[in-house]
Amino acid sequence: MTLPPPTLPLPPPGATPLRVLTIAGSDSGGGAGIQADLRTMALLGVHGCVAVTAVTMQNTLGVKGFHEVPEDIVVGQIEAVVTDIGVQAAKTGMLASSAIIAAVADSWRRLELSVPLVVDPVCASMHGDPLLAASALDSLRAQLFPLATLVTPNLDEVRLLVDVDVVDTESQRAAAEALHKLGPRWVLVKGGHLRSSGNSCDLLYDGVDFHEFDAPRLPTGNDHGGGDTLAAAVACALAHGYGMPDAVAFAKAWVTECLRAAYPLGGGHGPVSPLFRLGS
Ligand code: PXL
Repeated sequence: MTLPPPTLPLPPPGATPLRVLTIAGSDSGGGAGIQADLRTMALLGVHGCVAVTAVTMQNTLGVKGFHEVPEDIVVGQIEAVVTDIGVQAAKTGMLASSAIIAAVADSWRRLELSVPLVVDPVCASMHGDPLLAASALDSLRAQLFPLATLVTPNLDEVRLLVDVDVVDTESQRAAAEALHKLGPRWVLVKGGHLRSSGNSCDLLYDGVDFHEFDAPRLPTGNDHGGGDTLAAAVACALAHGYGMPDAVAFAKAWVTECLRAAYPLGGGHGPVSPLFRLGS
């Protein structure tokens, strides 16, 4: 599929924009997590709401540690947002523990939320620092995946979730099938550099059809927050009423531009940046 221009319709000044809720962790370095989600939402003209799940202490070199937000406070944030402001889509990022995953899934059912839910199954930072307890993988699979409109694992997360080593198109399809059996409506297996060394190939599956999305792999070491940015952009496009393949095509184009505009920061990996949207 060829990628569309990375824009969504902006609301006129003064008009209430669409709203998207992110249920995710805070990155003190500002590169990933809720900070990345809110940046993408703002620059796409969407009002971002937040349920913070964990506060990480991190910079561009790694995650020094994190503090989990108590489950009732996570749920309280979700309730406060949806009972007043209302949202047209939601996404999850770092959920930290089984207790938080169970509380989020329970509240989603109890509040009878029926808007699209994008689940980015964040397990570790790009440096390999754990962001989810190993014992929480079962909760992710059994409690959250069945509520998800889309799950967006990278290849490391695929290995942890369904024990498939993705090395080529065939194993990428097998991984998508195994993940789809866990209950989400759609699965996006983010392929990294499969098939052709020059391309990043993602595979979308709904239990029937496979859709492939290729984009040039950009040679940047500054790619912190790329997964969060992709999932946030999908959620924004779904809030606008896009069908899933179009929402993913849009988000892939968006993250490609954000990678092109990524900037160096600190001594490690800088963040992808949607600031290109401000013009220069
Ligand atoms: O990019 C995944 C991610 C999500 N959320 C938080 C993170 C990271 C990666 O470091 O820190 C809070």
